[in-house]
Amino acid sequence: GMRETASPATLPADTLKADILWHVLYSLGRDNERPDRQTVFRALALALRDRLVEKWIASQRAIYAKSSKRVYYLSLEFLPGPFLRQNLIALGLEKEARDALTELGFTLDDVAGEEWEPGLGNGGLGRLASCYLDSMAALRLPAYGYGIRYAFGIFHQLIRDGQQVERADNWLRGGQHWEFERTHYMHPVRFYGSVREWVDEQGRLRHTLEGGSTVMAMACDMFIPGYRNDYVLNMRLWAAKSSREFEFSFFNTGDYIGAVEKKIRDENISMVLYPNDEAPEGKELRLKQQFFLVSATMQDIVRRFRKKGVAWDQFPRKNVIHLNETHPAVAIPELMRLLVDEELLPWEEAWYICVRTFAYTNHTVLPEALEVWPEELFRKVLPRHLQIIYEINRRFLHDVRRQFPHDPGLLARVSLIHEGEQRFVRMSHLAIVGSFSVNGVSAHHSNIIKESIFNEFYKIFPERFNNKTNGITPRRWLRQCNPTLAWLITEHIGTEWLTDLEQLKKLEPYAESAGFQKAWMEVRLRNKQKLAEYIHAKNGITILPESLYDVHVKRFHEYKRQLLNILHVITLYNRIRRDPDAGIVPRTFIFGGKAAPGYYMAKHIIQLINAVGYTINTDPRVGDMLKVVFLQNYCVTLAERIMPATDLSEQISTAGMEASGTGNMKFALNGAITIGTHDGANIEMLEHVGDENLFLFGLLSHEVEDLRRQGYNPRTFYETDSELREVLDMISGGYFSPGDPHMFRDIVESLLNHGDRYMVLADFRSYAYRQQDAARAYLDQPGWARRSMLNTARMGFFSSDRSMGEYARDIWGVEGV
Ligand code: 26W
Repeated sequence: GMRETASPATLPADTLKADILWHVLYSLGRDNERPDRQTVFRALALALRDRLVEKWIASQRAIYAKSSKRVYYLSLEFLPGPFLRQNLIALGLEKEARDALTELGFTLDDVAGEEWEPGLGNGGLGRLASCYLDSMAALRLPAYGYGIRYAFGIFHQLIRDGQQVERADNWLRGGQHWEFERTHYMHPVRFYGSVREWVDEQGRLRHTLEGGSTVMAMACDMFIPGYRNDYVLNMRLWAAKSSREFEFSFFNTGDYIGAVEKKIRDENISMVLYPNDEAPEGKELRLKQQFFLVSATMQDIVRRFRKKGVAWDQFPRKNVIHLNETHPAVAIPELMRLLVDEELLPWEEAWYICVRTFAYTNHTVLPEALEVWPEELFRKVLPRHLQIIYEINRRFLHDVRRQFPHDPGLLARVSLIHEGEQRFVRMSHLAIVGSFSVNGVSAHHSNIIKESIFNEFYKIFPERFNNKTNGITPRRWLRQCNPTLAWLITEHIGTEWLTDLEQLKKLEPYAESAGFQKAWMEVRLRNKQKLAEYIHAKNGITILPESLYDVHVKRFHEYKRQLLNILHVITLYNRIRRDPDAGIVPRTFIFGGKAAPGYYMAKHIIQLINAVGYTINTDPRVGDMLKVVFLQNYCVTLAERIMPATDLSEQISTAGMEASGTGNMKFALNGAITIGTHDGANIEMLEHVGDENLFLFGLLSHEVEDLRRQGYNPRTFYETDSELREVLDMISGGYFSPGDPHMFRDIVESLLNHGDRYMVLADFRSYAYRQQDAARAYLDQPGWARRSMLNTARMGFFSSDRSMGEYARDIWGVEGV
């Protein structure tokens, strides 16, 4: 065909259509006379993959030729979102694609709608990893993302009778158009077995793992193009494949079915993403997933390093391994094992290499989210690694004892092993001790790390601790998801903001211009109309595009306080019921987010929101004043619809609990105004956008702590605040669940009788006041327009390009290729 003669990069752009048709026929095996929409989508994806792989090969050669220090970003989660538009924008092929699709009888919108996003992450942490890959590519960093290619990503959420129902996310069913499966490229990964100690001819003590079982890791590569810079990185995801033992055991024993069962068991390792954030499941399979990622990745890293033919002591100068949370922290003992057991380096030398190679980012301070593994389980799955952890710990505690001889309790507190009735390996302690850098994800969070949860480590290793405030990619979170606003911006200040977000500052002078305000608000209104159409189609609810869109989308967790929001919604409802002419600003409350399947209270709160929504939306006294919408299956694709259409962004976690938040940044970049607590990156957003342009409220994190110490009594708020009392009485009295009056009792109980751990009641009144400020501000539309524009104009700092630049300079010591 037309393929062999010229490489796609050198073809004139108008051949995209020809390439699509070529793939329809030769790659997908379909009639290219009149291909359907799904087929056209897949063929377009393949045509883009052709272009990406060429640039990727060229980029890899450049990294190799420069002999650059490489960055390995290890993460159990990635949430890349749909690729089509993103890749078109990065490659500069959006217009060509539109034209080609028009000729084929489709629109880009329709075709893009065929894509099913890879949901290989839970939320913030996974999405951050993907924003970072986008920025690493934009900055031409010599970097690689490494993760797991789960066959089933985060579950698909349905709302049935107001309750969350989970459905498996069989994302691979549609066929793999973006990735290359390296079916001939595998690494063995070994679990279980036992350690044999022996002495070799030179009299050295050796450790060899015997027995155990081996699973193969197959590489699947997905491409991450830099924005219009011909540079492409890859995200290498490992899929588990049974080893050849499968066939041998069949021949040897004739136990055919038994052999197949083994194959299925082996391949289970990469079957499913664990859907919990914040509360790890201490499951054997999860530990195996972690080691599976780590072992396969380390083999890749070592293979590339060996090609250089330099001594091991050069390893930290040529490689940096970044741990996204503690989930891949078993990489530390794994590198020690490779260096000590296989390369026969002395322990001290190996350790010197290790602690110059690893860097660790912490993403949470919630005690229940800190990962620990029962020692017995660890020993069973990774016996040699447990021994190595004990040796790391022995030496570490020895040093601590010398440094702090007068604090005997300290050793137990910083030990890598928690000793109690049961022993646990503390993964955060391992990560801190084994890394040269430990960072938090916002200024506030990094301070909390130093002052409280890891304070003793901060005293031992003060130089390791640093902050890297999170960021988001402006390519996806403005240019792609909000093309009309992006265009309005570009018309006024040019395109530089796409790679230098601080350029948005140039919008500030327009904030007072009536003409620009009008254009700005028109774009926003059109975005709101589109979301109204979507809501109508999905939920059958009619909402007013002119109403204030008050949006709370994120994972459901008590600390994120969706409950506080719904208490306020009920408060407004009661005010309308009392006085229909109260002059309340018409509002649409939009909720979205998944609850971990086993998290009872989070699921219950989803149910309450839906019940309240049903009551309010069907109450004729309310009419257009108030609507409550729960959008099911919040994910990257849905976030892209919501961000451009939001007026008010809810970021209302209990102070001290949200490490950073990144949704807060996406909303503000698109011109939403934040109502939020003094928490995470909200605090830095306030510093950038100014306090007239952001509504903060509630307790500060030290006040939360003080109150807790003094003995917090939520009942006093119930007793003294009659509006609040009315709301809680309605919930517990069955107002929103007439068929089952007890339905939501547990929720009120948790607030009144179980200590209200997240201080919902303590913050209720200041939240309600701040909401009133927001409503008043909305009535002044020119004022709102100014606030909205200034939010966008002042979000430059929150670009992930800035974050990645800081990581590259301050932690990794690498530069663009
Ligand atoms: C093992 C179970 C588990 C899984 C994921 C525990 C903890 C996690 C993550 C740490 C949860 C997470 O996504 N944290 C979020 O990370 C974002 C990126 O830094 C921050 O913006 C959020 O504040 C933080 O909650």
